[in-house]
Amino acid sequence: MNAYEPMISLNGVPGSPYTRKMLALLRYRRIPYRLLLGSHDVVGVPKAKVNLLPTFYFPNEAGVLQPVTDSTPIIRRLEGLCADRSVRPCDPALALIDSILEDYGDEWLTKAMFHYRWHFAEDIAQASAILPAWTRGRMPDAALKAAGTTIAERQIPRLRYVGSNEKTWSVIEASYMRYLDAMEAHLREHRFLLGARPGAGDFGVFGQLTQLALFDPTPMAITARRAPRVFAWTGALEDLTGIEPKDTDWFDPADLPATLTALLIEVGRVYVPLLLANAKAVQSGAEQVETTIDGQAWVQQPFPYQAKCLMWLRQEYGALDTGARAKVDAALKGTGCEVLFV
Ligand SMILES: N[C@@H](CCC(=O)N[C@@H](CS)C(=O)NCC(=O)O)C(=O)O
Repeated sequence: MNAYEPMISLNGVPGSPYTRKMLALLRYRRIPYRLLLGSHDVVGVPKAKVNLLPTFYFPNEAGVLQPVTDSTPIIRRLEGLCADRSVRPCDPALALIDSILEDYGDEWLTKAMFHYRWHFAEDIAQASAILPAWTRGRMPDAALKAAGTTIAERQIPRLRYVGSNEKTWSVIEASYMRYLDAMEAHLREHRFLLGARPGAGDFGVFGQLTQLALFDPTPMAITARRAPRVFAWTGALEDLTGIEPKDTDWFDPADLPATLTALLIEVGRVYVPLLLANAKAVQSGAEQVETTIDGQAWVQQPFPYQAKCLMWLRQEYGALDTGARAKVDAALKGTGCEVLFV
């Protein structure tokens, strides 16, 4: 008899970076789960308002399963479910830095992921052939091919939401190269972003890297050649069930290594200016975000969700006591991230 009692059910696919983020997190946290591969139409549960992958199903007070999306708050909810093997640093100053890194992975690195997948012919061809086969392979070749074309036709126009266009390609690609170099340098000395145990930020960047480093041919070749440790780290992060984390494994926020500061400088160089310009555009109802990122013109459709990301980071900062705020301010000074909180 199989006595497996999953605590969590979720719906997702291997080609979804946020699904991979959450599966790796559940494994590391040793939370028993059940993955419902693929379909948004899970029998017996109401549909999510916005069909996003992954969709989690949590029981409400009456015990009825409800669909819940958005990986970042779900990670915090899972912290409340069981405290063991937390992915949130106990020091609130370091926890805020973890949130910034998670957001960078989820909201900026995803630009590189989406851009590389849907810009170059070889990547489009591979994604179109394989994405539908993960869940719907049992159909004739012509039908599978047509399903791939449908996915590509749906996703390619979405490049405008992530801001990949003629003006911004080079910014996105140059930023991915710098990120790889900075992460490679960090991994030369450290196991995870914030020390010897993984934080939410590790899972955020990991989710995007499962595609960039391990699936889409163009960024995969770049990553393997340019950043072998990052490539290997991505494979290893998939299953951290064997790590035994200790409280002392986190960095001291007052004494961050230079390699982490270098990563924060990259966040401050590209993601922070976008967050600020996007929030302004959303607030004023502008049709376009028009700003300068890394010295180049950046134009994209405003993204209301990322205005919320900025608000959540500011709320977390606002909830800190003066001592913790001073620690955050000192850690972020000169990285370009400090302007998030002025
Ligand atoms: N912020 C969300 C993003 C989730 C998301 O964008 N999921 C994508 C796939 S990776 C999605 O489901 N897109 C709609 C679709 O493919 O139909 C999270 O963290 O979970």
